[in-house]
Amino acid sequence: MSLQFYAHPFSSYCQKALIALYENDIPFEWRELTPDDAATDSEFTALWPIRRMPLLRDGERTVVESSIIIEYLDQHYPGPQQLVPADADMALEARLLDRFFDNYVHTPLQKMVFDQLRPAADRDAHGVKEARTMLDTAYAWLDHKLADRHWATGADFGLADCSAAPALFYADWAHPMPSGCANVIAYRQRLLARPSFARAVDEARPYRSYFPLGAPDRD
Ligand SMILES: N[C@@H](CCC(=O)N[C@@H](CS)C(=O)NCC(=O)O)C(=O)O
Repeated sequence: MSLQFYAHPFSSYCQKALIALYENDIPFEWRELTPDDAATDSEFTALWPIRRMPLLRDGERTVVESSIIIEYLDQHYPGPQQLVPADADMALEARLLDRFFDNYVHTPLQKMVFDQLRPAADRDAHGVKEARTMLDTAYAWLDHKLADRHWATGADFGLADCSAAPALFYADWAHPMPSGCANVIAYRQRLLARPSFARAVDEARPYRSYFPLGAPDRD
């Protein structure tokens, strides 16, 4: 087996890439990054000193950044579920939505999570308030966008849905979606029902106590 996936099951960005692996049943070896496994951690640091998971190793090739990993898998390990549309304009829409979920949902979510991990004296209340405002704006924009879409870019599941699934899953825990954003709430439920993401959520279930803001008693 040539693919090795350095990741942790509870990590949202790792789940994003994991969905792509599961969508097309691509075989890979887990290299789980845990504080107990110093050897794997050192390998990871040597391969990617930036130390942001996930990382994919394909033989001697190292692929980092979740969006790039998904594009790489789509190009080199194609399966029945194409994740980046062949049509150039549709591909731009997929990448736009991918950037939207990373920059305007995932980033404010991480701001809230990482702030909670800081010593109380070093917390950034203003930054967290800005993150909540960004999430409200992102939910409202997305609600409008999803009015006539089943998946993020339309009828086909793809790259942007891989980004959306963990980002919206954890964002709703950190900053619940308002009831007025019915399209986003329904989309999050569709993502949770997608077998690839349902599997990732199930595999991460044992780690829910790790969620720094406190995991609610629901998916
Ligand atoms: N832009 C990166 C973001 C990856 C990222 O932020 N990963 C988090 C886990 S969800 C991480 O490695 N955090 C470790 C840390 O902050 O030390 C990607 O898309 O892969």
